[in-house]
Amino acid sequence: MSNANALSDVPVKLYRNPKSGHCHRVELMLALLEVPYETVDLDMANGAHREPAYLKLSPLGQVPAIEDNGITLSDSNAIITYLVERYGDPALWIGNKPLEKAQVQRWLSIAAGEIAAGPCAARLVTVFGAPLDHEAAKTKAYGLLTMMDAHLEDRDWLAADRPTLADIAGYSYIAHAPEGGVSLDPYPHVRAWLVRIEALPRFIGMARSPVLA
Ligand SMILES: N[C@@H](CCC(=O)N[C@@H](CS)C(=O)NCC(=O)O)C(=O)O
Repeated sequence: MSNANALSDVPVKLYRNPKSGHCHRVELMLALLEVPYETVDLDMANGAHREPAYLKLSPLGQVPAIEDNGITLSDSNAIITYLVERYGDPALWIGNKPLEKAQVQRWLSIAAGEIAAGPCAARLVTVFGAPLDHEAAKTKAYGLLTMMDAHLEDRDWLAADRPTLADIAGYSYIAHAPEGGVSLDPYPHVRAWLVRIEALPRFIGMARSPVLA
């Protein structure tokens, strides 16, 4: 008999930066699925993510990465997919109909594409001092938010009639967009969607980060 959904004997180990939305995405999924986990905060300012031992876990030298009962995995969207397949109900979180699964995948691509290049990049400038084009990132963020607000006008969730990986992957950087100088004020449907995610049982947030002067 399959034991695929049994919880680990040992907690999942999450390597993270507590200010990273990519890491929060994984932590939120762990919390919603009630998977026991522990966090390891990497000293990224001093290059801990480029140490040879860490590169074995995350070959691109990025957070997040996880260790779980002998397996290692990097990339936030890959990790949340793994967690749902391993510990959750994939039919709920990913779907089991071709179009629904494809819609979830579409939003995972948007999270890795437009969300990373828009609200995430804008926040990298203001919170971490990254040498990126802030105005270009804000323009991308506002374009994305305009699309999302229209999309959410007549639906509660991004990809299905219930929360899916699409919503989890999208949440963190949209919720924290104001830290990047991107206002959510003009987007009432996006703000209502954020509130719905925050009302999910066992939701955990990410601490607000101070912005650089
Ligand atoms: N595609 C990756 C992107 C993760 C990512 O960009 N992580 C950033 C922190 S938010 C990082 O580790 N940057 C360090 C570097 O690239 O040197 C994912 O989804 O996990």
